[in-house]
Parts: sequence; structure tokens; C-alpha cells
Amino acid sequence: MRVFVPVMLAGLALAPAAQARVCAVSLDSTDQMSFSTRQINVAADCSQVKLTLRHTGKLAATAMGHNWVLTKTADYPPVAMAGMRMTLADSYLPKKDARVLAHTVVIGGGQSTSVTFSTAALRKGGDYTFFCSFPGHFAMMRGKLVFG
Ligand code: CU1
Repeated sequence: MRVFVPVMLAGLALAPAAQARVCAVSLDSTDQMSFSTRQINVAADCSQVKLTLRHTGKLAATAMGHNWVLTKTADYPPVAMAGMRMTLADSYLPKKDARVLAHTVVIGGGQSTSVTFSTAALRKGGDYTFFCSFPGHFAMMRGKLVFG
């Protein structure tokens, strides 16, 4: 048994370096159809992002719902347009669409939601847009995500 102890300790010592770095990001959304930020910066050493979206308004999800959706900037208009044909239950997003890199569910006033996603699909210096896919919101509710 004694032989194994140093090996196990060495393994434990290495563990923190191999651990995922989860970077927390949060933003607010409002009854005025807006996000509180136009740009989100994610450091290159973040292996995962925990994105928290709050809705600081009072209106229900059916009237003024908001979500947070991430795509490549080139994919944002077609995904947003396709989302308009979907339902609240689908988060106003096309089902199982690989262009959607991450998204939260749609929330209403007073609610909060979060999603944790890997940055493995993101390229340093890539062009990414986040937006709300609630029908009619994406033109106003959008911003850039910068990774790197
Ligand atoms: Cu919205």
C-alpha cells in the first residue's frame, strides 16, 4: 500500500492544472426589449462559460420573453429568422440546429436562467453574435461575443 501513496498524491497535485476553468458571465434583459451589454468578452483560457441571463422587467415570457443565443455572426440572421417560426417551448429556435452554439430557455420578468457551455467550438478571434430569438427581438437585442 505504501508504494501507492506517493503516486496518488502526485495525481492530486496535477489535478488543478487539468481542471476546467469555468468563467461566469451575466447580463440583464428588460421590458424595454434590451440587453444590458453589447459585448461579452471571454478570456482564451476559459474552457467553459456559465452564462446567466436575468430579466429585470415585469412582463410575462409570452409577451416580452427573452433568451440568450450564441451563433457565428454569419449564422445569426438565418437562425433568428428560422426561430420566428418556432414556439416558446422550443425557445424560438430551430430544433437541434448545429449553428446554435449555446442558448438559454426563454424567461419572463423577474426570472433568471443560465447555461454552461464549452468554448471548444469557439475559435480565437472568431466573429460571434449573441441575440434574443423571441420573435421580433433580434434586431435590437444583440451583441458581440469576443473569445480570446
Ligand atoms: Cu427578447
